[in-house]
Amino acid sequence: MPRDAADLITHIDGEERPGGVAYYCACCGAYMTRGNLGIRMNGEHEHVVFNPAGVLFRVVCFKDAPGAIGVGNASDQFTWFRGFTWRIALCKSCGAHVGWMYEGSGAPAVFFGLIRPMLVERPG
Ligand code: JO2
Repeated sequence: MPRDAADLITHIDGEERPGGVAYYCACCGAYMTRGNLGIRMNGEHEHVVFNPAGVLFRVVCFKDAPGAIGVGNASDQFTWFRGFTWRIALCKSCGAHVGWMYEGSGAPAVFFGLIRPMLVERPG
């Protein structure tokens, strides 16, 4: 069993189907990431959080999201993941705001927190 906070969670969503699941941008359908890149942060894959504007997000964590790109300046303000700065993550294809790219000094050094309703899940 995984022991670390950021261990892979392939035992949750990577093992039932060959190839696992793939996630696509809910706005344009571009490939975003896949289930077997999912990670737990602070023990959980999915986090329910508020931003300073009072908007509630379901945020799911991935060690990479090849379809997303981090833009703008990194900020440590209001970060949901202690020790990590965030920047806005956009869909590379259509520019929709799909979540945030996090950077820290630990392991992982970089991960993506994606807004669950911005992802469409399909068998990969
Ligand atoms: C990431 C946004 C956020 C924060 C935001 C725009 C402006 C500001 C946005 N904690 N960031 C995180 N801001 C998240 C947050 O880890 O609050 O939601 O602070 O000026 O992404 O739209």
